[in-house]
Amino acid sequence: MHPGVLHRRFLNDLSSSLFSFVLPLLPTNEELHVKEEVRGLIEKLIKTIEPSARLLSFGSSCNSFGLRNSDMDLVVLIDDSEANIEPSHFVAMIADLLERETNFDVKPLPKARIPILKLNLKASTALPFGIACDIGIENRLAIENTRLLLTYATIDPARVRTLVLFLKVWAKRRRINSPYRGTLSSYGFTLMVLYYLVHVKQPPVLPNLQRIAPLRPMTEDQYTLEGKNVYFFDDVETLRNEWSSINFESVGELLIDFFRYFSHDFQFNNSVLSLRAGQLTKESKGWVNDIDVGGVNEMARDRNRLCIEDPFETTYNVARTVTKDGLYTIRGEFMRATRILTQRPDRAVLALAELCR
Ligand code: 3AT
Ligand code: MG
Repeated sequence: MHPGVLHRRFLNDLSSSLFSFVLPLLPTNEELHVKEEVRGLIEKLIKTIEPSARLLSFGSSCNSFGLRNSDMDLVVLIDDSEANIEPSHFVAMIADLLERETNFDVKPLPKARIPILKLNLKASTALPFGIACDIGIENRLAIENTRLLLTYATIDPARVRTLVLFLKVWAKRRRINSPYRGTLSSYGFTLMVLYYLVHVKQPPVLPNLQRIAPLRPMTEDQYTLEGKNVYFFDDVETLRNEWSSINFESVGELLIDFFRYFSHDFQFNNSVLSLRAGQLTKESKGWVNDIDVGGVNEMARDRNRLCIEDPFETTYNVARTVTKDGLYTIRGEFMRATRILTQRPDRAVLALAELCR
């Protein structure tokens, strides 16, 4: 058979294998239901301390990139501006309360840069793996970046969700998704995929939501939160009617090209990935590696190995956890993935299994 035909057939096979690979890893309705009940229960308890408090989900439980048994990210928002609550104090109070009133395993971290509370709910029949849950205080930007990711997913769910979910599983299985051990958070990988679909792919698969003008003029305080510009075009109905990508590549093709781009083309040494603004230089952001100084600056030097700008908190490098070794490992994994997928094995399903081994 002609090599072109074989290649086409492999790509079709790869795309349908990706869908079937991801499908059984999605959370069940039962899991979503139990998580929502737990959220409601904790919210009710927190309201006994501060009646104006609300408890909201963010992260993968509600950006449509959630996998089965993933952690639950929660945030307490206090609506009463007179309440005057100090986050570390509040974390300690909630911890005491939950220890008294529930049988969750509670671990407050009031002294962390962002004070949080870690909870673990033990395994049961409804929840064979229990629930791990982080509760933060007043982190309103996280709610907005969750909404941004969800809006991107809604534009082209078949391709966007499949790619992100697969990348997350792959990164977990290949052990490059551990910010505490020098690699990258799920949020970071998700931003990489979106950056690729908005700025790298020509024609783009997704529009740049932060650059589409609002339907009606907005005042500065309507799009400012904690001093940050959090504007993005979020009218899903209009997007559905008016945006249609002229890029018709399949998920399989996009995945291979994603790995290829980050194996060979992206300039990790001097570039910053910005979903908001495209490719930027480390120099223009002041995120340069201080090669000459060692000692105390050794840590600082490792801060900017991989640079991913947060969409709203633009002075913040989401990939600051990635060390020199971590980046080396991540890039090695991109190359390995490219190799496996381009050596064109007969069966895509076997290639995916090998990829995530
Ligand atoms: P998992 O399914 O839990 O692996 P996730 O999508 O929930 O993936 P994370 O747990 O990495 O992703 O992050 C949860 C949310 O927390 C995503 C984002 O709203 C916020 N977040 C995480 N890391 C950062 C960061 N470095 N800067 C700003 N916001 C962040
Ligand atoms: Mg999470």
